[in-house]
Amino acid sequence: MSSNSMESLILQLHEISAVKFGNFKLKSGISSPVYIDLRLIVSYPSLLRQISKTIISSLPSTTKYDLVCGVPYTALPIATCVSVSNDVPMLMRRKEIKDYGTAKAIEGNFKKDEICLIIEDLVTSGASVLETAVPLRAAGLVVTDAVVLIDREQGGRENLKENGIELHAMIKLSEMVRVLREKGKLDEETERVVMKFLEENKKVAASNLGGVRVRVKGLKYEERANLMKNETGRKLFQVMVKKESNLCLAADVATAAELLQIAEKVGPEICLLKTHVDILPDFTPDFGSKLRAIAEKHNFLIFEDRKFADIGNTVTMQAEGGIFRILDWADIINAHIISGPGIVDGLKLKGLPRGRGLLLLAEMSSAGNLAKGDYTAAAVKIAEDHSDFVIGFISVNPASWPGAPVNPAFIQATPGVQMVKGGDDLGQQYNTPYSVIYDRGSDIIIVGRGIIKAADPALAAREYRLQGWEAYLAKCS
Ligand code: S5P
Repeated sequence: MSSNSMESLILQLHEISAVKFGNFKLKSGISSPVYIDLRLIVSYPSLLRQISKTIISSLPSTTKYDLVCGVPYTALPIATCVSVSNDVPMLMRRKEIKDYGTAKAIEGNFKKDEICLIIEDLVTSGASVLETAVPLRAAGLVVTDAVVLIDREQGGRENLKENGIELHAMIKLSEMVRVLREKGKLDEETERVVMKFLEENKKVAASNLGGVRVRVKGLKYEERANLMKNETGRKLFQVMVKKESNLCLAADVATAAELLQIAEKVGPEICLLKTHVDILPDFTPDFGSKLRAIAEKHNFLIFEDRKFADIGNTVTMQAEGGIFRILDWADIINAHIISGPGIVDGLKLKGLPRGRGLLLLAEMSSAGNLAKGDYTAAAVKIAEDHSDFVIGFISVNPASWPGAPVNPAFIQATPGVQMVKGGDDLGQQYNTPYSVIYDRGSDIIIVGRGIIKAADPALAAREYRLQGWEAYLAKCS
């Protein structure tokens, strides 16, 4: 792209206030001296035409692609114009899919191994480009390059490179600031403040929700195993390292027989298998020992997702007795903290002597749930007070908790995970493995229907394991 056309684009974007300078509070609470909103470009057809022509010319001539795909939603009109003016077919990625595996994630015609260029309007951490790359790759397409209108220069290029995607930027934010200063649109002080912000935030990755947060280099699981007081928690970290897996299967199948079958098939891929024994109509007292034999064979732990919620005295009996005798076979159990810390004391009474570990529900994945703010903070406090027994949390967004990262001895396990963002009809909300582990700061992805409803659950589990592990490695590096 010529410097004249770049300057002209920058001036027009400034003119329509797609880029603004001042003091903006981002979602995360951090103040930013610059704010970019490219949604408005649809109101300026000639600008949109100019953008879609020049965005392609910012690619090196060696970049090959058969198709283009815009990251929903802001980049969709750009991708459409690129497709039409360059006569390149386009694909569309669905942002919401009800049931991964049955509904199509990618709309449009393509052949396996065709190369798809991703088009994006603004890149910060690169997370949203990755969220589009994952289903494209899962559908058999090759993704090697992405092109973006504006690069905020906050780690996106590096994150994408780690995932095998080269980022090409039409405009870098620092160039934009320089041009606007030269053209007298910015005063010297604003230029200084913005450049300082960019410099200081170079190593900061913004979450794909629009907020900016400081990336903390992740400690390795093996280092964290040494911090863990509870022996089952320590073992879980060790299994994760040994199997290179941070995948927990939510084995919500119809019968005990089916559960044992899927445990056998998926066992090699997982570090943890999560059960809901009370949904199994054919439960028999030997279920636990059968499942433990499979767990031993494939080296994974068992987590009964009983979500205890009663007073200490009652949960003691519920965990030990009844038909299910949960403490006989589950390595890990979990509890709500709605009834106060007594619930942890109650479960610990019988659980700790048997070497079991407890996860506290600090957050939930379902829409409109009440586990947030002070409630989440109370869960952290209770965990700290019982760190011999509590091994961590069921969480959704631990990186955004006040005082995050919380004590790295604790494991964060996150449900509501599928290959693409979305939800079901009953309030479940899904995030991708990458966003859960890398952006949201969790350690374990809990995946149910994404695996058990897949045509080949073992293959799907392998894919989730690889994605989860890659995101963990990226977090540590
Ligand atoms: O907040 C939560 C906590 C849990 S443990 N949201 C959840 O979905 N879960 C569990 O994770 C839920 O009970 C189910 O077993 C699993 C999610 O299953 P999926 O099919 O939606 O992946």
